[in-house]
Amino acid sequence: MSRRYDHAKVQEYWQHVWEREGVFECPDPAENPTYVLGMFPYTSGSLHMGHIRNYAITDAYARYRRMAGDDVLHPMGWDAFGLPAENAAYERDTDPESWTRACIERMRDDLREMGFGYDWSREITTCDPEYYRWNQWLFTRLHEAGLVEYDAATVNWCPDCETVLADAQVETPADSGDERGRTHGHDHAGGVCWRCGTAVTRRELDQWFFAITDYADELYDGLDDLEGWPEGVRDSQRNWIGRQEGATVSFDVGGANGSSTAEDRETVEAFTTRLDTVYGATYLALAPGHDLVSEIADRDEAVARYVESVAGTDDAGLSGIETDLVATHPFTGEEIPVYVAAYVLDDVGTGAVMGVPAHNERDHAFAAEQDLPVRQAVEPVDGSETALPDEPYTDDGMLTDSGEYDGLASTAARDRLLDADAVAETTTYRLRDWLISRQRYWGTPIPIVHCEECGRVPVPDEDLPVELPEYVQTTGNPLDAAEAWKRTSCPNCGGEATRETDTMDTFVDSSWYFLRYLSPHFEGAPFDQKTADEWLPVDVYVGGEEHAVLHLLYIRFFTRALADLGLLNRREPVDRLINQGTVLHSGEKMSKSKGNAVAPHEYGAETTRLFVLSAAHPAQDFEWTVKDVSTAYDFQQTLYEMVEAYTATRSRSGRAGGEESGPPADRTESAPHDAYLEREIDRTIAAVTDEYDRFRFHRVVGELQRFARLLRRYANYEPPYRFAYSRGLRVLTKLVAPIAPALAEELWHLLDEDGLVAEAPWPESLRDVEWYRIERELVRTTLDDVRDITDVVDIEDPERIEIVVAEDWKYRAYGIAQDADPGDAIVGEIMGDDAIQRHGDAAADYAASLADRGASLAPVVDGERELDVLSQAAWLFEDEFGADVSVRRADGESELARKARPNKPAIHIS
Ligand code: ANZ
Ligand code: ZN
Repeated sequence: MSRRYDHAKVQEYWQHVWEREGVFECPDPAENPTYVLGMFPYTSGSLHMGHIRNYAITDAYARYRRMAGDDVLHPMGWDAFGLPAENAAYERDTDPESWTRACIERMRDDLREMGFGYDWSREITTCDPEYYRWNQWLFTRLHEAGLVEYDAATVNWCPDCETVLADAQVETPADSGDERGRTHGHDHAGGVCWRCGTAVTRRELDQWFFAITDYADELYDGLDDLEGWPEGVRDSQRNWIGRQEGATVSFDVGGANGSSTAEDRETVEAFTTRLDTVYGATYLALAPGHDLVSEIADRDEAVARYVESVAGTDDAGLSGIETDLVATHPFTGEEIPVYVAAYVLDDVGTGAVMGVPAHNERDHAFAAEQDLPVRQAVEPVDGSETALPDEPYTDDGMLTDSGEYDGLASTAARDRLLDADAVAETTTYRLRDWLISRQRYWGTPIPIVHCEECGRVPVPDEDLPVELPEYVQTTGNPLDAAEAWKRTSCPNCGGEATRETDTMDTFVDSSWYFLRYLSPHFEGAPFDQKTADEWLPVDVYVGGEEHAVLHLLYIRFFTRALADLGLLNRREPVDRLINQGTVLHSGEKMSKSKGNAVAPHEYGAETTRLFVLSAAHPAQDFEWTVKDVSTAYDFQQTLYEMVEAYTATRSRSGRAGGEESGPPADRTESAPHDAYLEREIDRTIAAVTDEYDRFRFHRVVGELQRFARLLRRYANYEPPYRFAYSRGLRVLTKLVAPIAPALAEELWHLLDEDGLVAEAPWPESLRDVEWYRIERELVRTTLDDVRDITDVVDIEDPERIEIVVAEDWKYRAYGIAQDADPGDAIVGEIMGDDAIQRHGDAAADYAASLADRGASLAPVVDGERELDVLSQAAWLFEDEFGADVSVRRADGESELARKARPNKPAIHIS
């Protein structure tokens, strides 16, 4: 009777041993650094299946690379600041810190129980003053470098969270949906808070910004080189940065009929991506927030009312109002009306557009609403009809009614028009500066002091960290209520001053945490530059795709800014990025709020881990099913039983006395079929290694299941050859170790190996596996052929299977045909060989068939090897069909000899 695998006990035991032995502590300094990173969790209370999947992926890869000889860093920490902690504290009558610390304890226990191998000596927690002091330090450095701005801004305000939101934290339907034809810019019509879903409003506030737009071009261009990132993420970032190359056109604006004096006239620049349509401009439209509009509103009651009515609304649609001004078209000299229109956005381009109803959907709709003329400037090149004036023609084409530019193609016209005086080439971006201030308590205090005399003064480094005061429950920002904390003296003049009460967006904390792991206890700077330069970029970063823009853009910005501050030599933080897919349950994302969550430990930690890795490619979504979970469970049992049975029989055969009945447990003499197993072991190592390199853990599991089946068949066929079989079991144990680590340790121990499998060297193929692929294919197709024949001739129980390998001259002929260049007279060349020619008609027929197949001749093993390979595989035929099997070389004129071809033996079944 074999013992049952007690997974819970085994897991607990080995987790303890790993920790005791410090297996996951990263050597310092490292010779062969590999940085494997999972996005650190937000401290929300407990681990969910998304976390498990994320961290199972990094853990498997980290374990694999460690066994392969790398010095692996696989750290873990806590994204511990943020509004939910305040909300939770409010609801539970506690404080954010206590609540967060309790969450961390629980989540750390969960991770330990899962057996993930982290270097806990590098654990970081963003709400620790030792961590956030470096947020403040970095803020100060960025401030010195001119990358921090303080501005009055109309900001996104979430009434429920009582804080401002970065543009990237406002979700709009357009963010997820169809990108085409969407307004260029941050059009937050219908936007909701990313956290609570409340409709976002607009407010005017003094705010702190990081000047991420200084890096817009570099962040955009750098995406081309990020070949290890999913295309989808790169596209999202491109779209978010929204670089647009176009032009500004200057319009001279003043009172109608030239009534205004020269001094009153103004130049308004309109940004366009369709300079070729300029002759079709029939009006000029200004955004409600355009500087000129406030001047107009001062004298024009109706305009003032209009501006008022659309302020703060995001659904003003195609409304607009005509002003008392006109613009002079710079090319035609005609006067066109000037409108204020809500569809023109303040913060996009120049806040002014030239309206071209003939060629733009929105302008067309606006013109219809306001009864403005439609004037065509571009026509289809092929002379086909357009639906103008009823529908705009928005494609490129050929210019018409466009003065000296008539007849030019749109692209050429855009080029040529750039030379005109009124035009300047311009690039605009959708990206805005990163609004980092939050009017909330649970975050890093912004290290600034407001002094009446000196203005905004950064807190000197030696006074950092500015620690959070004790939490008090208030409505609004608790820091505003912390009177004693707020009162301070000015670092500059020593006079009375007050502290800044805004805290930093938590995305600041996560913008550089991967650097802190590298030297977590470093004093004097956030990280040690030398170590950071050695380790960066992160080799692989795994996390959810919801971070495609926010977090993953911020870490790229920070890395560049740090490089420019002289704190780093790298400019990109992450080499390879994997976004893990979603775990579904009953077709929906698994989550507590949907009530379809499965707790990570419900089925045993390692079963969960193995299932999650075997279910699909990391990037794919998959459905949680109990059936597949039990497959993962059974697989562990199977492996355990195999090794258990082997070690049990081995100790029996080794026992003195010999009164033991039954067959000997294994052999020490090698037979031909043992060589087959040896080759299979090599092949499996090569295949599995390749799958690990490509993060295809689901395929690893598939390979290992196949391999385990083969080993079992082999062991049952005859007493196994000790060296081959025990090597097979050891290799199996090592290969499964990254994805079922505790089980693997247990097997390793049963196999009487010293040390831990987690620290054992990765197995290597002993023989060339490239050729083996061909040999394996030969066996596979031959097996298939035998199955086909027994099917077709309906032989239930074959007695004899004869496998006849082709004569040598056919391999010669095959070789000549393979080497021939296209167009060679192949038949002639083959028949020119004496050894072949001797075989007369048979040779001529075969040569002709080779000539027909031309360049499609796959590589084959030679006749000698074919005989060996099939002999070594004969046991598989014997085992499957229960027949005697003979493998031999063809000789003479027999029917079988005639049929046999290289790597396509003739088969006779009786
Ligand atoms: C004239 C024109 C003619 C335009 C035409 C387009 C087509 P997309 O649409 O993404 O390419 N635009 C410029 N500034 C704007 C603002 N502040 N608010 C709203 N719309 C603005 O974005 C570029 C186009 O968006 C620009 O090119 C401009 O309209 C509009 F047949 O200029 B176009
Ligand atoms: Zn001062």
